[in-house]
Amino acid sequence: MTEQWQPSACILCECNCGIQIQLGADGRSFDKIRGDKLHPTSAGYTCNKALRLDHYQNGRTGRLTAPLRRRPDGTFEEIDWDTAIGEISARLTEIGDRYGRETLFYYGGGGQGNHLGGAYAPATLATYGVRYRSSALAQEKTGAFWVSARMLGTPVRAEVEHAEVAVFIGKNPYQSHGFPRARTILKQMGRDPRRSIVVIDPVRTETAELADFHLQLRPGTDVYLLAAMAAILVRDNLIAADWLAAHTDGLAEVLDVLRAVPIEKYCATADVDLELVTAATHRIARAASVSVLEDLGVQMNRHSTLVSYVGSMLWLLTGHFAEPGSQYAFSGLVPLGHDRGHPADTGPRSPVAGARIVSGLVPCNVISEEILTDHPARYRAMLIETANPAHSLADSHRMRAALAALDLVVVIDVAMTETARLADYVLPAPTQFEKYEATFFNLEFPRNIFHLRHPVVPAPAGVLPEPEIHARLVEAAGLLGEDDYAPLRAALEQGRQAFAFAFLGVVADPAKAKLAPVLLYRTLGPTLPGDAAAAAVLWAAAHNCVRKYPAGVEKAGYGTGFEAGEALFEAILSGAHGIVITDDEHDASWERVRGGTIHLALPELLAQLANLPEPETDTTAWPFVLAAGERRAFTANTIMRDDGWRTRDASGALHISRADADELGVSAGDTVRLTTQRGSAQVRVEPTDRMRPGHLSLPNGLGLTDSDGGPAAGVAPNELTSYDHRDEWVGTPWHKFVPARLEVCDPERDGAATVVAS
Ligand SMILES: Nc1nc2c(c(=O)[nH]1)N[C@H]1C(S)=C(S)[C@@H](COP(=O)(O)OP(=O)(O)OC[C@H]3O[C@@H](n4cnc5c(=O)[nH]c(N)nc54)[C@H](O)[C@@H]3O)O[C@H]1N2
Ligand SMILES: Nc1nc2c(c(=O)[nH]1)N[C@H]1C(S)=C(S)[C@@H](COP(=O)(O)OP(=O)(O)OC[C@H]3O[C@@H](n4cnc5c(=O)[nH]c(N)nc54)[C@H](O)[C@@H]3O)O[C@H]1N2
Ligand code: SF4
Ligand SMILES: [Mo]
Repeated sequence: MTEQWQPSACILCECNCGIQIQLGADGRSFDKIRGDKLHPTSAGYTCNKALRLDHYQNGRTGRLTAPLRRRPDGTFEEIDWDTAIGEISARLTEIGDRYGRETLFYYGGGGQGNHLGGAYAPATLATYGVRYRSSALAQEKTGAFWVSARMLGTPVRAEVEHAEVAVFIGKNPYQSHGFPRARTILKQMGRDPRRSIVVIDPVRTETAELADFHLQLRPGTDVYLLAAMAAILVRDNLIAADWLAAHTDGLAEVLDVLRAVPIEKYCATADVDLELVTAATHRIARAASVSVLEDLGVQMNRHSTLVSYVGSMLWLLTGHFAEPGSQYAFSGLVPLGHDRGHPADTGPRSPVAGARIVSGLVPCNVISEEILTDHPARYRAMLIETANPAHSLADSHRMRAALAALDLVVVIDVAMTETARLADYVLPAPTQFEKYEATFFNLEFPRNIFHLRHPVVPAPAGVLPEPEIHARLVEAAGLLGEDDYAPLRAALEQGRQAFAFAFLGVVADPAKAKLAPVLLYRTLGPTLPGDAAAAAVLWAAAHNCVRKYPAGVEKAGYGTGFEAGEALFEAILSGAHGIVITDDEHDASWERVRGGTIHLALPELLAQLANLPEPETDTTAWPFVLAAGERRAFTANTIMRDDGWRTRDASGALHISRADADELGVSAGDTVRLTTQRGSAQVRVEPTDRMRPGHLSLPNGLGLTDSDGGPAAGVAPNELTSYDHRDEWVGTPWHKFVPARLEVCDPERDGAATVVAS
């Protein structure tokens, strides 16, 4: 038994709270977990989920420990790594040569806790000429990225912790977090009479219960409500006219559209009391600082991109950018959420469906269209890393058909997932506690952080960390080898300055620049203390960070120039509890705004706003709106595969209003049949007065197969969703607005809780 507490982080949401782990006598089990007080942002905080992480590391997860190859009969056989890498490399090359490189597709690159492998993937992509890629961001955040890119030239976040007024639009941070120590901060705000919380959500969430204003709108009507709020700011002369004149252009076009908004009618459409809307809007306008955070409730709902645009008017028209407690543009070790911000009629498109590519990502909802076609440029091979698209993307029926239609599917994962079961090759990685790992989701301000986590337990034989997998895939194609490494290793013996000089010489060749992560991994990597080769790519990232954010890095105490890059890298390597990388002045946000001016008018979106149709009100065929994929106390995407993790709501009940439950004659624990245009499932109901009548909610991440391939608890939400139910601009799915109906089930007659395609 070791008394030692080892620092690491929780991997179940993007916050990655610092934790400390005490191992059991076997040296493997996570006996005790506590919040890490030395972590720079979480400072000892965790939510309920982190404390049971042993279920990820040691639970019934279907853990992979050897590379697998599919046999013709669909079963898998274990193969050795050389065979696996050699065959995958040959197949990728062959498919690329035969059908064109645009037929190779990459998906994933990071979950909620692991992005270090994804930092090496670009070398593999360059090696095989992969041009198209996507990830989960392209089914949630690309609408917001596109809008910010066009208005500001940079993505933005909200500094909730110091805001006088925090506005949450389709976001329930009490459960989903999204900023550090969310529950503590929400409770503090809720208690403080000088501060206010505004929640826009059809559900009376835990966050809404702490709010001063809960605008409990009709599902899917956010665009009307937000347009009314923006219009109230204009009508009541609450806009920050001087600030807008100094920092923005396009105001006149925006005002033209907002002056025509029928405020009362739109509040009625959203079914929220006009006086409450007016009072909340005036509260926002009066505040010295306002933070607005939107998330899946609107980003996966009707008019999603337009809602991101109109929602931003709450902070733009009131002038809350680049000041404490408001919106900011963040620093970071790698760019995240940046896009060129092309207008609607220009910019890159996907090869088959012609869908708009934002932030380099093909919309997730068009991937199946890019495959299930006889178009010559259809994708033929897919490399999937750290993602579970057969479960997490819309329309699982169709995603399975798409994966089956490919000539080659390669999956890199820790577990035999729904997606891995459909692969030709499965490559096993160490868990996030068996290797160096990090995310790039740290977007804090003014002090931004980074946390390189050190391994806590040894990896089993047979697995390889993602950076090693990428290095081998690059080397198998003959693109890099000892001839490339030797001069860099020699330079390294003269010191890092000499190494930097030699490295810059090599990467001056654009073909080699793209292979930089593997060059670093094979040369600098082996010299790093504690077998931290996987951290090698962070050396370049640290120097880039100094170049891009010199003032923030200097204020954080690393000095300037080359020395600062080295100091920052050393701090990253040794800072096992996480470190501050930049300490910005609030003005730094302005330096990140393209041209220093915010462009308020986006013509296509203003035109859409000016011509909003009345929402559909015929509910005869589909009387309910289903939100497919709610975050709850025990959901964590599909990272946690062991159902034993959950101490409550084990099968993920369907939430329904009490009025609807009474009308159907069902009560808690009864089973109903839930049907959508795409599928049907049996599910246990939980009536609650948190829900509006007509609204239903299913949790995300349930309905996984268990480690033997059998069904596990709950309903997989995407058996019920459709790929073509999506945003017209960037293709994000409308999972929070799935038309549905319910029937009372007779379990004897209807059998076990199965899901069937309709
Ligand atoms: N516990 C837990 N936390 C997580 C995750 C997890 O799996 N579990 N996943 C992480 C990930 S990947 C993400 S992206 C975030 C997502 O975090 P959130 O977006 O906060 O999570 P959701 O619960 O999906 O949706 C938020 C809210 O949208 C509301 N909503 C539904 N329909 C509408 C509508 O029509 N209008 C409005 N305004 N609101 C609506 C729901 O009632 C819900 O309260 O959470 C992260 N954190
Ligand atoms: N209907 C509906 N669908 C949704 C949502 C919804 O609200 N409703 N939410 C969506 C959102 S916001 C998101 S972000 C996506 C998330 O969906 P995905 O992007 O598919 O990601 P995860 O479910 O987080 O799965 C991560 C994968 O990484 C694996 N893994 C864990 N650790 C490691 C590791 O160290 N190395 C490797 N290589 N693999 C590892 C896990 O086993 C798992 O297969 O789901 C989306 N799907
Ligand atoms: S799930 Fe909870 S403990 Fe884990 S990172 Fe998110 S907020 Fe922190
Ligand atoms: Mo997400």
